[in-house]
Amino acid sequence: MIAKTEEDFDGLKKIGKICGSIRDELVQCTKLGVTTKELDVIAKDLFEKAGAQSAPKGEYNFPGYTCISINEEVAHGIPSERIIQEGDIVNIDVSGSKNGYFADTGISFVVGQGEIILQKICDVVKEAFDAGFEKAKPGSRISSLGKAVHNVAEQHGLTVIKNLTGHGVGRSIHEAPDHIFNYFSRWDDEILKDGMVIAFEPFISTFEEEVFLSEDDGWTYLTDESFVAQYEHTIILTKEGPIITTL
Ligand code: M3C
Ligand code: CO
Ligand code: CO
Repeated sequence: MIAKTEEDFDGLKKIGKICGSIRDELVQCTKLGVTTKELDVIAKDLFEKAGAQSAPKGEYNFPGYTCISINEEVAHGIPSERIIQEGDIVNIDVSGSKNGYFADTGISFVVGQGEIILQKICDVVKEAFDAGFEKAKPGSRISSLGKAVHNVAEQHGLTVIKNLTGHGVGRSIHEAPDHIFNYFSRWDDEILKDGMVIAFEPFISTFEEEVFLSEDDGWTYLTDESFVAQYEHTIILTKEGPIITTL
């Protein structure tokens, strides 16, 4: 969407704050021995208390209030009886709506002591987010974000996921612009506009560049042999500077 009115800005900020705080609470509660379903129940309660709705559930009838993905699961992991183990890389992605406004945020992190490469991809994806964020201004080409993300990945001997992307957000969870790629795409010459609301979510990978959909559940995006980290915020682009609603 293009945010124009004070009501738009207030509505986007309100749901951004709710999703950001649910994300932080779930990260805090992610301890050894906890199941992803237990984390999802916490999110369900927090959405209810805030008078907000889960976007995956409300928009797609996803079997969970949040997406929680572990190790080979990259995104859209279904909360389940799976138990969090020492050294797991976990991604928590929280998206929701209130009064018709949406926000989307996610983070990958390592539980306890993990392989060094896992912490590295979590650090690099934040660096990639920051590099793309620098380009997130009205008047910039949308492809400059992906270019920045891919550059950071390559500087660290890593790569990006090419078939998962960021997207527009605001009045629904996924809307125009449809894709913010994690690499430079020459044909992607759309210009970012004043008031445009985007969910910017780089995915950094150890070497594979594509994820595939689980044939078992039809939801979860998986990798074969790589590890992947994601970092996502909802951003309102304005001439006066960007506003991250999900901090
Ligand atoms: N918040 C998710 C979508 C959840 S709806 C099942 C997202 O937009 O960040 C992702 N899109 C692709 C992978 S994660
Ligand atoms: Co998300
Ligand atoms: Co998203």
